[in-house]
Amino acid sequence: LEPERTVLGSPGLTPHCPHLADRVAQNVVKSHLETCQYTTEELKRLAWSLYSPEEVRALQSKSCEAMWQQCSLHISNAIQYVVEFAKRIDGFMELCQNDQIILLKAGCLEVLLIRMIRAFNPLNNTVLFEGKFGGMQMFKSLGCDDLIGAVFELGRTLCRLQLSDEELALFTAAVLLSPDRPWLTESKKVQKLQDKIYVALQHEIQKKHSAEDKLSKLPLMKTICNLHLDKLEFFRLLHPETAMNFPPLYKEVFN
Ligand code: MHQ
Repeated sequence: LEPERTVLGSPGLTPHCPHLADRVAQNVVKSHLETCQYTTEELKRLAWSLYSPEEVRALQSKSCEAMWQQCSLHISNAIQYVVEFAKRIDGFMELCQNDQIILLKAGCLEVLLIRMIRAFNPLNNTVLFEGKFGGMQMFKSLGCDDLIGAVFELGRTLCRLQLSDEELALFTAAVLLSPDRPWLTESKKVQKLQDKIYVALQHEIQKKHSAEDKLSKLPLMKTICNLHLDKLEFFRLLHPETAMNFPPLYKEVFN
């Protein structure tokens, strides 16, 4: 029986070899940053430029054909970056060409939708489109409100995970290297690549959580320190002689 394959419970492939995980993460994160189309700074800056109601109306009054043309152009442009991302992931180019094409065809839109969170603002439910942010009404003339609604809902849901660029890189790489895509000829090879990425993702998640845990303990520690000082002060008032004979270092630190 195959063990269940989940991110956190992925079968232990070299969990005691952090160097491999770091190397994998480094390569995938670098590949992501080199091919993500917009830097985080650029996106932060752009988040302030919103389409005006008139501009939205202009987009809405476009013909269905023109809007589809426009959108498909942007999507195919974005897909080229995903292809470049895949090519830079160690091991991808060593797969046979048939499998490379199968993985990209099956995964590129999924990766694009995950990448969308970088260009999505969950605060006002807008997405970057041709240099400005706008809501789903922008795409009305496409005549597929259900699809657009689902895309925006996914954006909101994924944004709630607050993924870092590191996690995003590893997540999209794992999606791309899915060994269960139909018609793969060397799915075992793909499986091995995905396993390595899962281990790296696990590491990344642990790093983040332990950092958070440490930080979250700081206020509590501060409270304990202050409480100790209060208690000491009170003790000194009641038993000044005993307090005078406390160890020198203790006195030095707390007096
Ligand atoms: C990328 C950059 C990027 C580029 C294009 C199905 C259909 C005809 C229309 C963005 C869908 C309409 C897309 C352009 C709409 C949901 C599409 C049109 C991340 C993804 C992103 C922002 C695309 C997101 C989805 C958009 C807005 O790096």
